[in-house]
Amino acid sequence: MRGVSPLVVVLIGAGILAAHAQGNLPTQNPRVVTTYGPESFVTRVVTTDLAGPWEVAWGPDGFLWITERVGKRITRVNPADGSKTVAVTIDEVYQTLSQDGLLGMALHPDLLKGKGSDYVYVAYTYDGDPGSSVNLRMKIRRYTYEPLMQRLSGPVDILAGLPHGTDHGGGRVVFGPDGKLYVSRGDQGSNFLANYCNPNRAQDLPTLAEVQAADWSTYQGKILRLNVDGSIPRDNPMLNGVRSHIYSYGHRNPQGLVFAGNRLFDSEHGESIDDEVNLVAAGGNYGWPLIAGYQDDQSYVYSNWSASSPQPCASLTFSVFNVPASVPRQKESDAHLTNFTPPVQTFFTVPNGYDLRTLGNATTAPAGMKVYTSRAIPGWRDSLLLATMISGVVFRMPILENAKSQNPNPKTQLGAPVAYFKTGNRYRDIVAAPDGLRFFVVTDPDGRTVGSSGSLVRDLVNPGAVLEFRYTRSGT
Ligand SMILES: [Ca+2]
Ligand SMILES: [Ca+2]
Ligand SMILES: [Ca+2]
Repeated sequence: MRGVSPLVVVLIGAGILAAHAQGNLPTQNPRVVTTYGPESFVTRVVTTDLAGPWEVAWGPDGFLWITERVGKRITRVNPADGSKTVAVTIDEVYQTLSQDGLLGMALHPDLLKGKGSDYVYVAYTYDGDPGSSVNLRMKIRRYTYEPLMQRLSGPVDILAGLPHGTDHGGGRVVFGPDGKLYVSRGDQGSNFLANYCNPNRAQDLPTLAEVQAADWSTYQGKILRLNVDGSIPRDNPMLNGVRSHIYSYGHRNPQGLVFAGNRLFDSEHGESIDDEVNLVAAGGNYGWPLIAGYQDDQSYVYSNWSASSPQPCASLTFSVFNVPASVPRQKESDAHLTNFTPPVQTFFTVPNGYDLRTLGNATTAPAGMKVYTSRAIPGWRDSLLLATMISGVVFRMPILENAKSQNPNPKTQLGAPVAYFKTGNRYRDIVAAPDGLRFFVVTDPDGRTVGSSGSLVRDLVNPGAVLEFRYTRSGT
């Protein structure tokens, strides 16, 4: 355990193991059993009054490039003094809910390198119906940056008409080392809460006719891989004999997406348990909604509300706890998926009988991820950094050597998560400065997080802000 107190890790591991060994159930929510790293940081509020900051990237100009989900703009923030410059406001963005608006952003690797590729790619929701009704869609758009004007202009839509619902929108966009764009898409919250009668389509794959008709309706609960002009790469996986933009499927709400070298990791939200970090491979099936976390039949059974019979779904009241007998249920072990790929980390897997009602969802609400590549902090090189909303921490997970050799054992890909930067906020995304000493976290404007008492609170300390955490010394 590089840079981590072995004692703390052992205590936590032993507590969970003991609960299993004795047949006892956890008596507290696993999110409160967090291992904090020993390193010291000083905290500073860089700026506030951002309208739903969602993506934060370190630009080649030394500014923080931030998408504002609700503000519908891309803002460049000077990390030294917090001053802001709006690079573009996108009036077409349609935003009314918690998971729509201006979402992900990817800076072209050659931005401001004088190679004619001063491009920035964004994902956002818009109204695809020119009439009075609303047809919520997502598109991927390219802008060109004009450094003299400090402005993004020349919009080009590269892929439009992507489905988007009222919940679980995914929306992260990253550049791959292969020069392709990768885009995460949520399952639209189908089969859950207000959308409980909508069939979940995370396992659905398109037909050739749908692809030829540019019908992207199956792009729910997927990770997409596109050429920079929006077309389908010729080496995308064939799934059920059809090549589409789909790179992997069976995802729930992947809000984090990042490359570590050639490895693509995602983070995604579980329903009540089993938030996941996955190593995403071409053609992989990540299980949802048939499997949550590992295929272990623990604390999750797929209930397909839309298939309720004879009582129609619409006549039922949705509940996670009380599923009516008319709703078909299927154990995880009864799912026989060809490319099922278990997660490399969960937050948190709990045994059958874990008391959700009393202890709450065993989740951390993961969002943006970045990879730490610096040697500045001892032991941190090649770690995943994961921003979380409910926990209000950043988890650091060492990427183990096995991950680089494509060892298929998911348990050997990442080291145990260690928490940092706890405040009374919801963290949406994180980026490290190139010096490896400063970390910038963007915070949600509203919602719940773990407060100082350990229970959930709604009064966020620094809503809509950029916080800096500056490394001061090693704790070891
Ligand atoms: Ca309309
Ligand atoms: Ca999964
Ligand atoms: Ca499971």
